[in-house]
Amino acid sequence: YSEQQYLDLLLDILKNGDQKSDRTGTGTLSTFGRQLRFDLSEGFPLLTTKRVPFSLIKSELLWFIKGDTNIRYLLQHHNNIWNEWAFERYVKSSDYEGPDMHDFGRRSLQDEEFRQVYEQEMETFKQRILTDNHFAAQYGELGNIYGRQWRAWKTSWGETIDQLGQVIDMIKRNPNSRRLIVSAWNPEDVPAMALPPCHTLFQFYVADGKLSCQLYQRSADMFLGVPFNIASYALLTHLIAQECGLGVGAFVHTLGDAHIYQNHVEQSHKQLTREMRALPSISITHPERSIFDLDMDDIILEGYQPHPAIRAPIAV
Ligand code: DHF
Ligand code: TMP
Repeated sequence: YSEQQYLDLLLDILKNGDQKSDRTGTGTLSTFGRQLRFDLSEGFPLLTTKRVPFSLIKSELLWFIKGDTNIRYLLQHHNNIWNEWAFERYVKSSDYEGPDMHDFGRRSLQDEEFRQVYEQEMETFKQRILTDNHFAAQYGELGNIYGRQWRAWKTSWGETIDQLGQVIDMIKRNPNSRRLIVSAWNPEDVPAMALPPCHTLFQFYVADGKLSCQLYQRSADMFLGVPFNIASYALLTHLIAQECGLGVGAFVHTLGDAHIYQNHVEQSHKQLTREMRALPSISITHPERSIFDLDMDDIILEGYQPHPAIRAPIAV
């Protein structure tokens, strides 16, 4: 059963993970090279042992599929999951003249007074991204992250490659191909990204009329990021299967550095005390519509009755 594998890995890392410090200064328990496998015909793999906000997963995926890398679209959909990484670029720039924001992620957890100043600055930043076109073009951009690499990978000869468009064409024309790959890891662009891609490369596979997908994720925040990543790639597999007239097979999730942040340990233990519930399902309301024209309302989640959400701070 799919969700059990996630819970087993969470417990294994809590028990056996190596203590490892990390870029964000938070500290983690970590393990390397693990794999989860979800049979998508069993149900849609959105965790039921805590509420995972599906609408945020949906708007983030549609944003990737559009090739967008600017947080303005996310903010228009009340999705705040990428704000910190755009904000960080802004406060480090010479245009920023407000209060000192160095290390805002960690400081806002330790210093209540600072947290209020930070939240005020973040609010002002969000409003400017939404209302000021020039500002949004400059500081809403996360650099050449997922959307750009999926839809418009820049070549050395000055053209662009639509990897996602091409892979969909290949699945339709040559489903037996072993080259059905999309890579977000573009070494030349990595230094200019707000965050180098965590979900770095995925491959499709067709057999028995069903589409499967495997993701290689180099770095996996088990408590916050991974539940989103599982659902996001499961949804992408559903959408592409629909587009190609195929059923859904498996989502195989291969993890490099799989870690639990020290300030997620208590929350993870809490989640592990809960009983799993039946998985929800997904339905696509305009099956004839191209994957590149889908809107939020075209994708509906049904039968999701999870345990309550569990809050945890994100490491910036
Ligand atoms: N950095 C780190 N340290 N971990 C991540 O998982 C991560 N993910 C990113 C960008 N940077 C990251 C993009 N994806 C949340 C989930 C996924 C995500 C970013 C943030 C998150 O905070 N989820 C909360 C709910 C947030 C909300 O409701 O607005 C959760 O409880 O699932
Ligand atoms: P890193 O670049 O130092 O590996 O930090 C990235 C952190 O973000 C790491 O904890 C993994 C996490 N992450 C996910 O787990 N899933 C995601 O989709 C993203 C964007 C990040």
